[in-house]
Amino acid sequence: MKQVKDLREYLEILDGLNELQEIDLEVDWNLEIGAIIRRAYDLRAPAPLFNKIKDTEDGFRVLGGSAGLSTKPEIKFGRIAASLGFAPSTDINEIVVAITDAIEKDGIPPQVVDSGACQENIMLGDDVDLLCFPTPHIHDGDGGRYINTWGTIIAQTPDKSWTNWSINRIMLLDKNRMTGLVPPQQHLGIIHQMWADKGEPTPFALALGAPPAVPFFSGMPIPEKISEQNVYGALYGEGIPVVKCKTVDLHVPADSEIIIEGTISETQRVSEGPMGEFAGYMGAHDTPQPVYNVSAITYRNNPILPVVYAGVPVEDTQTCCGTMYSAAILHELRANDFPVTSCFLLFESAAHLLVVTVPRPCESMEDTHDLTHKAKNIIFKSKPGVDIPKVLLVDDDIDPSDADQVMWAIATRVHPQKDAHYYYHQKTLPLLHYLNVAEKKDMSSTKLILNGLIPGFDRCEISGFEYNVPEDLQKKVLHNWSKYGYK
Ligand SMILES: Cc1cc2nc3c(=O)[nH]c(=O)nc-3n(C[C@H](O)[C@H](O)[C@H](O)COP(=O)(O)O)c2cc1C
Ligand SMILES: [Mn+2]
Repeated sequence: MKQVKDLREYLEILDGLNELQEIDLEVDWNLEIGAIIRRAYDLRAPAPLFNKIKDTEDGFRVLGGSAGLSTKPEIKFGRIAASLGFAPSTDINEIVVAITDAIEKDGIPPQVVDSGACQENIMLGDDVDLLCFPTPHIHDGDGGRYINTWGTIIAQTPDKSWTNWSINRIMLLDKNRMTGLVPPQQHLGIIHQMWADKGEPTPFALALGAPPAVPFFSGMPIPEKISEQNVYGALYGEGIPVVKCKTVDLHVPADSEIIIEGTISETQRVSEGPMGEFAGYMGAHDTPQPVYNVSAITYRNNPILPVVYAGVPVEDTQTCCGTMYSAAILHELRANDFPVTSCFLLFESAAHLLVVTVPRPCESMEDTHDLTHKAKNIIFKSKPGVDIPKVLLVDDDIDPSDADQVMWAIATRVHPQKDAHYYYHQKTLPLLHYLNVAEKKDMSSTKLILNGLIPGFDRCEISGFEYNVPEDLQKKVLHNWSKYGYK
C-alpha cells in the first residue's frame, strides 16, 4: 500500500473503477448538490463530481461520496481502500488491522517542502473571500452553508509538541468568518482551551481536498498528545509532504485543494447549526460556538471542495469513523491483552454498534462473562469507546463488517436475559438520538454489551454451503453454476 498523492490522483483511480460520475449540467449549491450526493449514497452509485455550479466561477468544483460504498460486491469498500492506498478489493478487516499496526509503530512526522499546489492562488487580508467557493446548503433545515464536512482542522498546542488533525463541521458566517462545533471533549476543544487559558485565540488551518487518506486519519480517535499526521507517516513508511501556512505558524498537506487559515476566537461565540448528523437525524437545535476568523485562503487552480451529506446509513461519516474507530479500539484491546481477532464499528448501524470478534472457542460460560466485563473496562474507558453505545462480542466465525452475519448472530447467539449486560453512568457522546435531555447535558448514560460468545461444548455446527455441503460437491456446483442456467 502506498499514499495517494492528492485528490486528483484519487479521482483518476475512481474513474478507472467506474466509480466517478462527472456532472456537467449546472447544479445549484442550494440543496441540489446535497440531494444528488444523498441519492448517490442511497443507490451506491458512483461519486458525483460537480463541474458547473450556480453563482460560481467556472472551474471551481465539488466532490461528493468520497468514501461511499459501491454496488459492485468485489469493491463494496473500494473507495475506502483506494483512499487509504490499498488495492480496491482489499478486505476491510485487513485494512483495519493495517491501520492498527500503524498506530503501534513509531510515528513518522511530515516532510516539510518549500512549495505546494495548495498555494497556487493566495487571498490575504481584505481580499479574503470565503463566498467565492461553491459552499453548499446541504440539508433543508441546516443552520447555514457548511464549508467543512470532509476537511481537516489542524491545530497545535501552545508548546508545539502535539499537532492534531480532526474533522469537525464548520459553517459560513460571511466573507471572512465561520463557526463550527468545538466540542470540549474532542482534541480540538482541548487544544482550544489551552490557548484560551493563555488568553489567546487558537491558530488553525483547515485543509479541504487533502490527499484522500487525510480525512480518514482526521476521523481517528487516538489518545491525546499523539499526532495523527505521524501515524499517517507510520502507515506509509514516509511522512506526508507539508508546506508552511502564509499567516499562521502551522503546516498543511502541500497538495490540498483549498486551505483556510486563521484563529478560533477565545471570546466570540455565535449560533451554530442545527445540521443533519451521522446518527441519521437532523440536529435538534443550534448552540453557541466559537467564531473562526480567517486571515488567508490559498487554493489550487480549479479547486475541488469535498462535501458529505450526513444522515441515515451508509454515508462517508460512518465509513470514515467506522473504519478508523475500529482500528483505534482494536489497538486498545490489544494493548490490554484482550483476546481479539478483529473489531468493526458497523457502517449500517450508523457507527453505533461495535462488533468484537474473539478467537474460538471460550472454555465456559463464565469465561464469556469475564470477557464481557473486561471488554467494558477497556472499551468504554477509551477515547473512541466514549462515542460507542453498544457492543457485540461474538466468535470469530462471524465477519464483523458484514451486517447480515452480525444480525444473524445477535438474533441467534444472544440470550435475551443472560447475555445482555448493562453498564450504568458511562461517559457518552451527546449526539445519540435516544438520550434524554439530562443524559445529553451530563454526557452520561447506560451502555450495552451483548455477549454472543458460545462456549465450545455448547456450539452446534453451522448449516450452510461452506459448512455441510461436502467439499467435492461444493467444487462441482461452483464449476457447473452457469451450466445450470445461472448468469
Ligand atoms: C465527515 C465527518 C464529520 C464529523 N463531524 C464531527 C463534528 O462536527 N463534531 C465532532 O465532535 N466530531 C465529528 N466527527 C468525528 C471526529 O472527527 C472524530 O471523533 C475524531 O476522532 C476527532 O478527532 P480527535 O480525536 O483528534 O478529537 C466527524 C467525522 C467525520 C468523518
Ligand atoms: Mn486527536
